[in-house]
Amino acid sequence: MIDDALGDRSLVVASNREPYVHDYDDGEPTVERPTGGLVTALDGVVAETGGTWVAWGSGDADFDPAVAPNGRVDLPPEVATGDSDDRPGYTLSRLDLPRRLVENYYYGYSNQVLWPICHLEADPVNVAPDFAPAYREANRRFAERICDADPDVVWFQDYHLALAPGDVREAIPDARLVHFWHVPWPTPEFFEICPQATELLRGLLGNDAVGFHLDRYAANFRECVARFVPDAALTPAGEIRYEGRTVETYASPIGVDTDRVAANAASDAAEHYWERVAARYDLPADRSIVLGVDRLDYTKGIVERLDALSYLLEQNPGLVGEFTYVQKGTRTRDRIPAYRRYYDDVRARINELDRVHGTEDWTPAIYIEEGIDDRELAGLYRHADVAVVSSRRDGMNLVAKEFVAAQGATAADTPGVLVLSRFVGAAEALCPAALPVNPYDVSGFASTIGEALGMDADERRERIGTMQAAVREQDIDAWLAAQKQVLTGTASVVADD
Ligand code: GDG
Repeated sequence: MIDDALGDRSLVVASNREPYVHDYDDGEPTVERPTGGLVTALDGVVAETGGTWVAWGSGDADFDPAVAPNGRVDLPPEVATGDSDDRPGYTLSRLDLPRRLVENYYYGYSNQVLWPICHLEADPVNVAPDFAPAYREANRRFAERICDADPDVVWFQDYHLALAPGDVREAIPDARLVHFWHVPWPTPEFFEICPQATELLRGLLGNDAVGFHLDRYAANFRECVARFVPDAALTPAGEIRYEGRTVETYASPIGVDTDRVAANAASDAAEHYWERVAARYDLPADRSIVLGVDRLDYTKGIVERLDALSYLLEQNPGLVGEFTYVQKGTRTRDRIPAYRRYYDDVRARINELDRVHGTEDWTPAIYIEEGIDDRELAGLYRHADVAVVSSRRDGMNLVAKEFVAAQGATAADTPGVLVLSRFVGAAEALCPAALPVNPYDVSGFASTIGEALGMDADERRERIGTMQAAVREQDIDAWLAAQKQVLTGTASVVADD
C-alpha cells in the first residue's frame, strides 16, 4: 500500500481533468462518481493516502464553459470525496480558472501546441501569441494550489502541467516530484517546432522522475534535454543531472483492469445494449462486425480507416453485404476548429462509404454518437469480429487493450481479431498477435482488414490467448505498483536503453 511506504508523508495528485463528472442538467451541478478505468485507479491511490487531488474544476476535459453559468463551475473549491469504508475519501481541490485562461491554456497551448507536437502532427500546430502566457499562468496557479497542501510527494499527470513541477520545486525544494506523461514524447527534430521547447523541459526537470509508456519516448525526452537544455548533463547510466539534482526517466506501459473489463463484457447490460444496437440497425446475427471506438481526434486515424474500408470494398465486391463497420465516436475538444473539421470529415466519409458501396438492404457503416457506459461499450467489444485501432500516433491506446480483455466472455464466444496501428504504444506488447498495420498505407491496411475478416476460429483463439496474456501482465495494477515505487523512491527507475 502506498500509505505504508509513504509513512506520514502527504501526497498530492495534480491533473488537468478532475476525477468526477458533474451533471448540470437541473441547474445546480451535482457530483457524480468517477468513471473510466484510469481515473478510477488513480482515485483509489489518492484515497489510500487520504491525500489531495488538485484539478481544474471543469467536470471533465471536454467541459464547455458556455454550458456553466458565467463560464464558471459553482462547486466548492474543496470537497471531501469518498462515501463509505470501501471508498475512503481525500480532498478534491478544484481550481476555478477564468474562462479566457481556459481558452488559451487548455484549448490553446495544451491542445493546439503540445498535443499535436507530441503526436508528430505539424499541420494542426497553432502557436497563437496568447497561448504560452496562459499556459504559464495556469501552471503557476496549479503550483500554488499544490503548495497550499504542503505536500511531501506530488504526482503530476500529463502534458497540461509541464511547467508546474519547476514552480513547485522552487517553493518546496525537498518535495519528491514525479510526472507521468501519457502521450508520446517526440524526437528533438520535431520538438524544436515548439518555441518554448527549453522552457518546457526546464519545467519538467523540476521533477525527480519523469515517466512515459515506452522506453523510446523516454529516450526521445533525454535527447531533447541533451539538445535544448545546455546546462543539463546526461550520465552514462541515463540519468539527467540538472541544477545539482538527479532527474530519472522511466518507462511504464499503462494497462487496463482486465477483470473489470471481462466482467463488463459478460454483464447483462452489455448484452442488452448490443441487442438494442442490432435491432436499431437491423443487423442479422451472422453479419460480421468491424468496430472502431475513438474520441474524434485526428491522431486516431479514423479517416485513414474509412479510406481503407472503402478500398477494401472496391477491390473485393464479394464482401458487399458481408460485414458492417460500427464507429463509436465521442466528440472531443469541439472548441478547436481542427476538431470540428475532423468531425465533419469523418461524418462525410461515412456517408460517402454508404452512398458508394451500400445496397438497398445493406448499409456498410453506421455511426453511434450517444454516450454509453463501460458495460455498454464492452457489449460492442464482445460482439465485434474485428476491432480496428489505427492511430497515426498514440501514447498507448487503452481501447486496444480493453477489446482484448473483453473477448471470450463465455466459452461459446469466438474471439475477435485486433487490427492495430504500428504507431501506438500498445503495439509493442500486442503485435504481431494483433495484425499490425501502417494506417497511411491504404492498400496494405485494406488487405489486413480483409485478412482479419477471413481468419478462422482456431487462429483467432490462438492470437487472443497471446494478447490476453500480454494485457494481463501489463495491467493497471502492474502500472500502479510501478508508479508507487517511483513515488516513494523505493526503486531505481532509470530506463535501461
Ligand atoms: C490518453 C493517450 C493513453 C472511448 N469511447 C467511449 C469510452 N471510451 C474510453 C475507452 C478508453 C478511453 O476512453 C480512451 O483511452 P485511449 O487510451 O484509447 O485514448 P486517450 O483518451 O487519447 O488517452 C493514450 C491514455 O491517455 C492513458 O495513458 O493510452 O495513448 O492519448 O478507456 O474505453 N468509454 C465509454 N463510452 C465511450 O463511448 N464508456
